[in-house]
Amino acid sequence: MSKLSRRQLITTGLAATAGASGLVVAARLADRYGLIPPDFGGIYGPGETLTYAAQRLLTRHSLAREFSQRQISRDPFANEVAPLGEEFHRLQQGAFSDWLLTVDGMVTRPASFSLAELKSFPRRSHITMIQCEEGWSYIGEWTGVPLSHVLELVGALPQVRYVVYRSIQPDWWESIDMADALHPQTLLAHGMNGSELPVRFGGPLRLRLPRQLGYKSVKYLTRLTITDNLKQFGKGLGSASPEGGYAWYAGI
Ligand SMILES: Nc1nc2c(c(=O)[nH]1)N[C@H]1C(S)=C(S)[C@@H](COP(=O)(O)O)O[C@H]1N2
Ligand SMILES: [Mo]
Repeated sequence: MSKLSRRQLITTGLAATAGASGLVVAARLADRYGLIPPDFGGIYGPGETLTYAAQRLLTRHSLAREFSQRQISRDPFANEVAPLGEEFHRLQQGAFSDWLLTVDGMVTRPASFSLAELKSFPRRSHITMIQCEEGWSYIGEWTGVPLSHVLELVGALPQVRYVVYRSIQPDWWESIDMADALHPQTLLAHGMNGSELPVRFGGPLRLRLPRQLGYKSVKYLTRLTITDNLKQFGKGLGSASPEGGYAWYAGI
């Protein structure tokens, strides 16, 4: 799809959703506010762009719905995961005391944090719903460090635009924009329903991002890379999901 038609599409969407008066104004807004997702190409590209642009304009700061303690699902469904591998089992035998979350990229103080360190940081909890693209969902309480806190600790540079996050499972990597990375409900979660995060639910550490579908809440988190450009990661579409036919932006 050419740059021009992409712009026209965004423009139409913006005019419709935000009531912008002129096409030129809307196109300029789209560029300025980074309303073009990394998977804008291909057959679904125009749809992805409209969804993302509209959500970013209208719901940038809104919170995912939080539930009460008694609404927590009694029997939450842990999605099946591929075998976790030798390295994982070695770390598990040591009660994950050697588990590290490495933070690198466009930061002034790259660092690796142990679980103990992450647990010593300020924590917040939320009771939210996790929704799989396959149709099931459950409500749980997640506890963890706000991602924004860690970004502040490492000194993310002002021009950064995305956080790329990876799992000990190499096929699972995702990225989010700074609106979601700095969002107060975006957690590096180490606890669930009042206990340690169980391995089946991504323990010892998963990302918990209640404003997007479940597949963006990557389990067994090992690395964050802060960047201003997603082109150099994988096939350049922003994450593993668009490589497999799913949307990069899975806002709900
Ligand atoms: N590393 C890793 N993260 C993952 C997955 C996975 O298989 N491996 N599955 C994803 C999908 S598709 C969903 S819906 C949620 C499921 O989370 P749950 O196990 O808490 O139900 O985790 C996501 N994170
Ligand atoms: Mo899923």
